Amino acid sequence: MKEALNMNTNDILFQSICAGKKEDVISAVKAKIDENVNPLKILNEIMIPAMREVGEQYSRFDIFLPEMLRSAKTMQFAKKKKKKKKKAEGYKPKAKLAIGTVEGDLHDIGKNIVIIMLKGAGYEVEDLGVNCNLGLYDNAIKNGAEVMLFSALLTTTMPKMKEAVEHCKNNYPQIKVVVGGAPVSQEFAGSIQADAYAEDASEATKIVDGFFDK
Ligand code: B1M
Repeated sequence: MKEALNMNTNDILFQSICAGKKEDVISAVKAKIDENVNPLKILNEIMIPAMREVGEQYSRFDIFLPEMLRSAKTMQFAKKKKKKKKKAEGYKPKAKLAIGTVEGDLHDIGKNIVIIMLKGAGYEVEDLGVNCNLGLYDNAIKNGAEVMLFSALLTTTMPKMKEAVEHCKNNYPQIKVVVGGAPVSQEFAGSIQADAYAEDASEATKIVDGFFDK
């Protein structure tokens, strides 16, 4: 991190994510937490904009898939660190939810942030993972999920989101459905009969709270 000596921790964190330097990301996150910065602020104001920058670099062909993947992995590692802390706290869930990235789509960083927020707000969240098929949704609902949340990052997988919403609404009319992800919009959510569209993780939490009047 020699070149980072004259940078502040915000810049170090941002640049380390862009450069895919996992160890530097970990130490910068730790430094921010030691400065008592709210983890959500770290995510929203530094880490997510850094991933956005990575996406722009990829679009401009400044970087290629391996570099994009390396940056993505630094985000995943930061998430694992936070998860361990959460488990130790323990909480009684307000309700059971399930979330997955739709079929054909392997992006999960945004979904994982939504999970962190929902768990932090007191919900039990079943993570269905990525590339989810309809059978996984059936199982989650049979296991007690009252709200299903679907994430999509590719325009090409938006039809699979429509299929997922239709499947849940047609077969389980009591279930609420929330959709989100970069290419998804309020308009698209309305057109596929989803109950709600959430722009980001904190909005997803507010919407779910609204369903349960919390
Ligand atoms: Co991909 N990728 N990628 N990628 N990737 C995008 C999405 C892309 C925009 C990059 C680009 O071209 N500029 C582009 C999509 C273009 C399009 O469809 N219009 C793209 C592409 C093309 C691809 C591949 C096809 C590349 C290839 O193979 N040639 C391939 C597809 C693989 C597949 O899924 N089948 C691919 C692969 C990958 C990696 C594996 C390398 C990696 C993913 C790793 C992982 O997720 N584990 C990756 C990454 C990292 C990205 C970018 C750079 C970053 C995505 C991200 O994590 N952002 C992305 C460019 C970009 O977004 N600018 C890009 C940070 C994250 C926090 O934001 O996920 O948007 P986001 O989540 C937000 C909100 O959207 C929302 O809340 C989150 C935070 O508040 N949200 C929800 C998300 N889900 C929600 C659900 C909710 C509510 C809110 O409730 C249900």
